[in-house]
Amino acid sequence: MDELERVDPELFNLIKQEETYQIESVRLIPSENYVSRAVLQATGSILANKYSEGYPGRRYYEGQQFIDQIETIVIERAKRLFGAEHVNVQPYSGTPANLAVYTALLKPGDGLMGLALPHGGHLSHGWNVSLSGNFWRPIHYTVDRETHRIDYEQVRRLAKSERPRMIITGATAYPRQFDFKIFGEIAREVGAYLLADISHIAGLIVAGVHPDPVPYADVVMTTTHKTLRGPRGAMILCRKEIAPQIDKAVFPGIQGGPHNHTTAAIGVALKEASSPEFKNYGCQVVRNAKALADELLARGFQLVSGGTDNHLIVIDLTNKQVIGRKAAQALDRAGIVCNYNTIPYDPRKPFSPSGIRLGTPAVTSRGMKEQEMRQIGAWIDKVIARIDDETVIARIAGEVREFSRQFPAPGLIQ
Ligand code: DSN
Repeated sequence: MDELERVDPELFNLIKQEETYQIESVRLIPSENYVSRAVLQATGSILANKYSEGYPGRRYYEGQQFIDQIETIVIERAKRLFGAEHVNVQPYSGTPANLAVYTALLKPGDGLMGLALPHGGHLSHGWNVSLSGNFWRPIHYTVDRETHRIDYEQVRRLAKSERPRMIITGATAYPRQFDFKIFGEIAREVGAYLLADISHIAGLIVAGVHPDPVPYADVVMTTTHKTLRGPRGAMILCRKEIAPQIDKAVFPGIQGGPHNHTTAAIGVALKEASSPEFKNYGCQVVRNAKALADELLARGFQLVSGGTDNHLIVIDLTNKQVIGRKAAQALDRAGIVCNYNTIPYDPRKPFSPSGIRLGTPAVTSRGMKEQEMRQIGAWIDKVIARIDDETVIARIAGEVREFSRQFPAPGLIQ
């Protein structure tokens, strides 16, 4: 990045500092990852210079001979990898992609039913502070108070009484698997579309360690930068019959020109995700999450739903008498990066909730395994137990730095 350093040393230095931070910390935010150098190179390529409104073979600008080929390759890779009939690779990210799906298939005021935000759902699934909760009629199902799992009978009852036009399955903080088959049955019983938002778990589905929604959902949406390990972007997968509506909603409905550098980088990530190594990666993500969960349970932590069967863990810190925000801040000072999070039926407010959320996609990309998860669990325990002891936290920060440097992160030069 020598030219960047020469032209803009201020931003160069901040990027370098962030790079060092990414190398020297244990990154447990479940939606983050490390992309490969190949993905970084496509993202930073000259494709950033282009405008190409429209779709391959149907553009509003000339000069698309290479862009059309690139986008077509990426679409075909996504169709093959997920077994989808149609794929749109242009959404800028997950929320615009979800808005495009709603715009394509719903009328204003139609019922939109998703998992409530405090129970692990996403803002764009109809929460009131999002456009999705105002433009369409929000309906929310919750998790069971005891098991913290989706109660499919409650979903069915609610769907029958509220008659949503679309049901969404998917979450940002749900540590268990989704039963897409039951969701599909419920959607059909009430004449609703089923949207599966697999942003968090796309890489696990590709690896075969989470059930696949494609046979059951009308539309599948995923971001491309979480367990799928691509650039910041999104894709919409759907059946052929609704493809024209979906495409029209993305462009010209919601967006202008696609970000071609991102499209190409998504293609690189899809190629990488088609490899046997990626399957091993996905399996290890889940094994690592289970190992971390077991270590935390053994150390007296309470986990939402009692554990995990995917890539993420939500800790309820109530019994440790530490609030989530303070815990996440202290862990960050120790070099362990996570986020504070609500727990189901949280008596506290979202800006200062009772829990923290952890995930293993990024640490697994660095080659860490079960043994390292046990070490990370021990550090988390120590930080929470000595939350006001800056000497202990500084000592752990030194250990974490040294430890992290032993695990090269894809895409970063160490
Ligand atoms: N912000 C993402 C997450 O952290 O789960 C979802 O959009």
